[in-house]
Amino acid sequence: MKPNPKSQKAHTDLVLPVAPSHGRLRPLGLDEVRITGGFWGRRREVNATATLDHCRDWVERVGWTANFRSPVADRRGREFADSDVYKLLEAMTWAGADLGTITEAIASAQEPDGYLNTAFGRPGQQPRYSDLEWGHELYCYGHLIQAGVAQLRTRGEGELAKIAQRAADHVCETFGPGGIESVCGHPEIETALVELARATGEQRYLDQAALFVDRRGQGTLADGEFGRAYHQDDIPVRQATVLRGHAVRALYLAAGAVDVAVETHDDELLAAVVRQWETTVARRTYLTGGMGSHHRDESFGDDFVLPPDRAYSETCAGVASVMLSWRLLLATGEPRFADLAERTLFNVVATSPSEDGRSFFYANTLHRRRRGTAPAPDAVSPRAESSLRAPWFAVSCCPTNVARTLALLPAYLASVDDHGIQLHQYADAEIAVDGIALRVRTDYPSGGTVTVRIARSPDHPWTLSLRVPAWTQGATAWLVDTDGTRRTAPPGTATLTRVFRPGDEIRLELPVAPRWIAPDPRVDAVRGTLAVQRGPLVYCAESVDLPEGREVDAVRVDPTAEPVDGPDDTVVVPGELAEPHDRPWPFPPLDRSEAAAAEERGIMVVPYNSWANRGPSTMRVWLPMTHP
Ligand code: FUB
Ligand code: ZN
Repeated sequence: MKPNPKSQKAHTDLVLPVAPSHGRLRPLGLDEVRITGGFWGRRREVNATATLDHCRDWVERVGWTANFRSPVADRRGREFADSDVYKLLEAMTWAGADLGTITEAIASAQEPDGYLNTAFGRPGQQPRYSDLEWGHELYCYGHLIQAGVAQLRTRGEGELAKIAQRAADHVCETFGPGGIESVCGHPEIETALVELARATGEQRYLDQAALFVDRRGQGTLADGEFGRAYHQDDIPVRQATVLRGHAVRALYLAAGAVDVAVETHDDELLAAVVRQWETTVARRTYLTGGMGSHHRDESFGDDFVLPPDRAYSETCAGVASVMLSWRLLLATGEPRFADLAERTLFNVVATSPSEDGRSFFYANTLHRRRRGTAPAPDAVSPRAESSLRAPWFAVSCCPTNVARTLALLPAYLASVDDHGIQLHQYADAEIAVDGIALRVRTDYPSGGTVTVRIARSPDHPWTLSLRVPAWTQGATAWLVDTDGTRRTAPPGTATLTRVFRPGDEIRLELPVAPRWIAPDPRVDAVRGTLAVQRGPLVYCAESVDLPEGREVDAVRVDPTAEPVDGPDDTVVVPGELAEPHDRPWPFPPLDRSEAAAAEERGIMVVPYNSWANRGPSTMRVWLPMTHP
């Protein structure tokens, strides 16, 4: 494992969540890029000041940290409860927070051979590795290792990192050649082991990750009620053409496969994941970037099965999708991966937490027909069942996943290569790398102007690359040079190469005017509807913006007129309210003269990520047309 040659610093010296040893682009560390304000700055502030404490209180309160200290009989939570403690520790580590005494408790639960899980292996519990399909032992190690890597990368060493490495050694011993020839029912260990290999230089972790990726799809796990695809154990990774089965599992596995492919120069494996990504995005992804349309098994549906009112779109699947897109972006340099990451960050990851950072959506529906009820602030909600954001869940994977993603978010903003710096996501930020310092100022996504000011620059030419989002298709984006000259910037990447001087300013002007989005006609569930998008933000109608007592299912929109900006990031769409009425069942024959009484009016729509912040409401993203 060699350092990435594109960096002047060794990659092991950087505070990097993902550190490929090579690839088209090199990521920047959290010590090289800072978010200083704006949309993400506010959310990161809430994450640091409220969400981390909130999650810490809850893992204590529901007994998931005590599991590491307690006798078996008292163990609380589902079989994967340990993982949420680890994800929280990862988030706290990236955020520079004090880990307190949790690490000591975890250390005390680790067996001398490195085994660590509070649900298995002790007297009175099921034996170790007796339920690979559902036991989540390797999944939990994965999150432990990611927390340990965060500690290595932020502090150079630490007890959590040691615990993680002991566990990883144990995994290699137990599941390596000659050991248990199987995989975990929930992928996650793969990406974690590759990162640990990158952080420590230990080849055996990478070899073990590669082994896990290759074993997947060989039918080593028992077939269950959801079929082998649920665990991605139906088809080998390099033969699969689309992501299928449980969405979070599929996405974590794909991320791990990219990591393995990059480190082993396995272009065939990388190409297989790119192919799966393409088909999945084209056919199995909600407008929001959300993935997963089955509640029953939290899985992808078949192609074009994207019902808005049954959208599962688990927050963790959004997090995992961003992880995958980021890895593919670094490997290939292609902006389409940053496009999906942006869509998913703004419309799934940012939708999950409430404004105060103390309650969360687990599933992210695109249509709520009944006003939900807010869960009590001290109640645990069943998985994905709460109708509004909930403080905690019996299966509480999402809040801690949001926390760690927001904590490491600056790392997703930019990268470098031999030619210069690439900006992939737009936020108020300061970037300092390889003798270059930039200040990025923007009110994105409210506004579309991104100003990049050069604060420091070497006296040789280099290239500044700016992603021009795919959503600008059909409108005009402009790149304004340091001397004020303007040129159009088609979707993709806009570049400027020169000797920059301190004080130089470059501007990207993105056309964020609201517009209609028409669905793929094969998505039957939304035929005859339109959605509204403004910049990267998907919008929705919410009943709180309608006259008293009206619900969103009365909204019809007029496709012959255009949506326009309203106050405070709202959009007003031309339309009408037509109260739906029950028809006698079985439904009557078509009556061409039938016309529902409708009241014409502008309908206010709001960013989807802000819905349900004003109390219980009905909501929909896809709006039926007056004249389909
Ligand atoms: O199984 C662990 C986590 O719980 C999954 O990633 C989520 O989908 C939820 O089922
Ligand atoms: Zn989740």
